[in-house]
Amino acid sequence: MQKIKLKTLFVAVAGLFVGLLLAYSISSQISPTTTGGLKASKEGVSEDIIDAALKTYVPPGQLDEYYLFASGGHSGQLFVYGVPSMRRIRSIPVFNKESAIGYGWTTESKEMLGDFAWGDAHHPALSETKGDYDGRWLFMNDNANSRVARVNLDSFTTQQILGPVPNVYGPHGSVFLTPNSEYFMMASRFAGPIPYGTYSELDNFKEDYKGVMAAIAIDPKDGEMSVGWEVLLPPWSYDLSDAGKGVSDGWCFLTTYNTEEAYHLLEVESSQRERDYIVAINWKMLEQAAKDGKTKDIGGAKVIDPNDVPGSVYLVPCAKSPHGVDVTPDGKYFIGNGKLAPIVTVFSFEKFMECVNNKDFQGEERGFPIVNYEKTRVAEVEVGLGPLHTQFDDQGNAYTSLFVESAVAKWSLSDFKVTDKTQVHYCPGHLTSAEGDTVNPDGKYLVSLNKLAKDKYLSVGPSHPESMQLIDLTSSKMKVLYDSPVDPEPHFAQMIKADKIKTFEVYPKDEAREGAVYAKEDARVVRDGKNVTVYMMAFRSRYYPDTVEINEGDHVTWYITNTDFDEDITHGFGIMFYDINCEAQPGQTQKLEFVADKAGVYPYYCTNFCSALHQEMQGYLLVKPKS
Ligand code: K7E
Ligand code: CUA
Repeated sequence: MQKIKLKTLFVAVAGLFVGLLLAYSISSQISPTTTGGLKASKEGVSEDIIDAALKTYVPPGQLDEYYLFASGGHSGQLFVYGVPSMRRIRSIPVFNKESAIGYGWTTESKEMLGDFAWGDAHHPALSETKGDYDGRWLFMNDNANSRVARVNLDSFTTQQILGPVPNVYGPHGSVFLTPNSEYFMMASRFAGPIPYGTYSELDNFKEDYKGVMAAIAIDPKDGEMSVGWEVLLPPWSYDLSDAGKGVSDGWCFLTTYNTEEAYHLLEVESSQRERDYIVAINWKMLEQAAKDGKTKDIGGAKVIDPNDVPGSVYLVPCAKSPHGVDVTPDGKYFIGNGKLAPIVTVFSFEKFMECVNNKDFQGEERGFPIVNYEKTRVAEVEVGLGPLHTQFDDQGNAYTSLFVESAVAKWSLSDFKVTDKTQVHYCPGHLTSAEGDTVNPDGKYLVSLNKLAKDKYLSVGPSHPESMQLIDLTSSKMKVLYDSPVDPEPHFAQMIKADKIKTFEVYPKDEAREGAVYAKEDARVVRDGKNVTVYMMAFRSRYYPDTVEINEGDHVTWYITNTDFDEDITHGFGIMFYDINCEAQPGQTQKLEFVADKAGVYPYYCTNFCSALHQEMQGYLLVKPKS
């Protein structure tokens, strides 16, 4: 036992050493200079650099070809970039407060954020129809508080946060949608006693701690998410997931680590076994079981015990603590990314089904059949050190990020041979290719989301930005075209053809909308006991009313409607010393609520530059003292 541990440690340390050596040798090859920019003449500038500049420069007046949506990790937000320019266009607050738009101040956004001021956003996923991005919504998980959010892509705003979803401790393995956005799965990274709040000693780990996968249902009309059903799983760590498509539609696949069921020092303890599993789950079967009422209520969710639904869960052995699992665009293969093994393992869905149908099992664990590894696996591709995630192009190629090696490996899905490798800077996590999760990837571009930037940008102190590198896929050899810094910390990203997204320009006039006023005469302050409601109108360049008198202790509801129905004419609204702030986009009505607990005079003003007389757009809140 001790020997094995030492061996594991040795391998880990050796891996790290090799990684550091590689990183060092790469960084010494590229000597950064502090005077940037191309020379006015092409003299002395290599063809490669000129080519990269031409391919990424989007001149004034022209637009990018793709949107790139990158998760913001523990900053909780979503970053929007244009490709190929790699210019950041927008940051959308999702699990975080954002004063620029008053997200976390307005009543609606406060309710959405609930008790949490942060989230850990890992995997954005674009909605799909028939396996293709349809440009309607983007979903994203919060690993920290078991939540998921929906961003509507007609306005680039967060419109729903669901959760905490019952029983799923740390839903790292989401969001990965089924081909018609029926569901996405949320699988628990941490085993835990359920429902939340249950106390059980770690000594009871094997019995009391559960893994859980939740199927989140999506309303096809408006994207509204709800908890469909959940299924109990062994107390392992479920890392990532992907949904089957084409031939494998109806199944989903989860990677596991810590099938050792350790609960201390996971760094060592969870890497003992040579193989963990990809868990293959027949979600259509479980959906039917839920419809048939084979569930019990735990923490408010309908939970299925898979022992009641034989044939719904199988285990596929996969080398040592795999990280990403990725289904090929045609749905024929699912790929386990080795993390601690220098290989990706390619499994055939057809062979997997043969094993299932012929009961060709090599054992079972915790009641679940383990399918025959030799038969199901069609290839082990030696991609390099630290493979984490794989993406696809339109030519039958796969691209795997190599964290330890700081590289991307390109390999063929027809003969499973590595055909190219390029260095990236440094330590890539996810990759995303253009429309890479769909049944029809575009190829063309790949973005490597790198954890470390080190010497790639002007220094900003001990911690550097993360880095996204744009890679050209249009020739047989990958070429890094552009480095783009990004705030902490994108895990995954999605890239969609720009013309698939249809935004609206102004919020439509709607007399029935709560609190909205569209005429000066209707703008007013209404008192009902201690409750005061302000119906305010904002337009270039004034507020109606521009004086509001209330009493100390009043409960204030303040509606503000922007009646400038002109694209991009946004008004802000901030009240001094009351920590009140929001913006109203063209035609939009916002709602704010607060208690006027401080007497005095409080100027309010427009925070968002809107016209030549923006500075004049102001008013006074007068709060009369109690006595
Ligand atoms: Cu690999 Cu959270 Cu998808 Cu980060 S995860 S890299
Ligand atoms: Cu309205 Cu500035």
